[in-house]
Amino acid sequence: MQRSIPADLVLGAATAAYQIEGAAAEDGRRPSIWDTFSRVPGAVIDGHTGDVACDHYHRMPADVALMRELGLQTYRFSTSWARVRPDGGAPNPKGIDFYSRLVDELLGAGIMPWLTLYHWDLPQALEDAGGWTNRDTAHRFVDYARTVHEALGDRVVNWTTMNEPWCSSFLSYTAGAHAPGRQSVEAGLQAGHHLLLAHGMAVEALRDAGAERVGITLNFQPAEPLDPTSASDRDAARRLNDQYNRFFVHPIVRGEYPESLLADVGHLGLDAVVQEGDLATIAAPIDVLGVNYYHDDVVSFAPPATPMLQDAPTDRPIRSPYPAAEGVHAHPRDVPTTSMGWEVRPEGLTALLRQLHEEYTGPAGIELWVTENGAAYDDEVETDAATGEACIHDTERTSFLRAHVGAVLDAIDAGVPVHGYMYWSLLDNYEWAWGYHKRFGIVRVDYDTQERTVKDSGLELARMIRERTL
Ligand code: GBH
Repeated sequence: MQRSIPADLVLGAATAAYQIEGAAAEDGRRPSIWDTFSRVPGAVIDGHTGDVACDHYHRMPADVALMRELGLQTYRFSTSWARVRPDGGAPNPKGIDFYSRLVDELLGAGIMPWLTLYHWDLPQALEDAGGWTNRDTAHRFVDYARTVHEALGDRVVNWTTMNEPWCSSFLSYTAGAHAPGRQSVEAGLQAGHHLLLAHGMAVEALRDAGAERVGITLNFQPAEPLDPTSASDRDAARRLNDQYNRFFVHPIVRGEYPESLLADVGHLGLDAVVQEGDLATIAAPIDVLGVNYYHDDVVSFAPPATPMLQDAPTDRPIRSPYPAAEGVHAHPRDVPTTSMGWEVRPEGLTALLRQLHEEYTGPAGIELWVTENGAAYDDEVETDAATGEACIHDTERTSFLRAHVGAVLDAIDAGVPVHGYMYWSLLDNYEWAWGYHKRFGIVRVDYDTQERTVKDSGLELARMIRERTL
């Protein structure tokens, strides 16, 4: 049965600065925590770094031309703090100029820029001063937000403060799986709160400067109890949902941390960093909530099953990112998985959008946008017999894309106004601790030649945008 895609559902694709740009030491850019962390022995598979990545810094006009060919309606990218204000210090005109040119290219191609200020690449100099465990970093973030807005505010409408602060705090300062690789429960909680504070202060600063639409992107991975009649399984799901799915959205929309979350982790270091007035700042009204969804989970406290955080590609020991929920385990279901080992669960996206709309965004009048959703597979490059050209028949990714756009349509049919869907990612790119081993792109990147090849999934996204059907 063919479904139509509403004319006002905006379709596009996403990337992030460190994952695609390369040019790590050019035009005044200084190291970020990922330049440092990627060089820690064992932190990233094969010691891969973002030094070159997709060389997008040098190939930007051609990459935008490719987006135009695909007909993307929007392109979500992030600006690099380490380029714009190297070392967290004075603005760097050359770094700013790159993003100014990018925005001009996008507008010239009829593509709406969707700008994210922080996608995990903190200047190393700021980490040396304590990073996100230091409250002062939130103030430095506001300086940086102001600089970017001064340069691009005349042309960019959509402003996202940060991408997935859960990853920048618990995965980075408690689990140690991401930069800066610290492993402390207290540090993760401090980082989480300071990221929220930075977000709230930046929302105020962006509004004062005249920004039109302001928001944040959060990652969600909803947990269901294995046995809904078991109090222990319900408790496992509740703890995980509090720490993963509510830690950020709840204070942003409601101006308070959930009571049950505070009971679990308040005494572990959270209560100590919350100052008077912080929660009011954090709850500065936003226009947009960006939702990143990859999969949901069924959980319990009982092994045998997989401990949470399969996100540990190397032998380097990783700690649990879930203080007071360390014993929670995920139970695999009988569904296909991607090459990340993540379950393919489009129905989980529909359920999540419905729940967010009911509990948070609907009552607060906040727009819902899916700002990331995608899948890694081990693609094979083939040669088209007729044309002799390279082609990638990524049937699994293509059906993943179709199923998840379908899940968004299901949510819309159920009365949830979803405004957009952005596939992760436009290009194969640097998948953090997995280096270049995982490919999420609808466009293949050959890392030897930097050649781009549109995969079947990319052709399918282009077709959906053109024909507005699924
Ligand atoms: C996003 O993060 C990022 O924004 C993007 O940069 C990245 O390339 C993309 O997704 C693909 O990975 O249940 O404890 O095992 C994804 C966030 C967070 C998803 C950790 C998997 C596993 C947590 N990830 N999560 S656990």
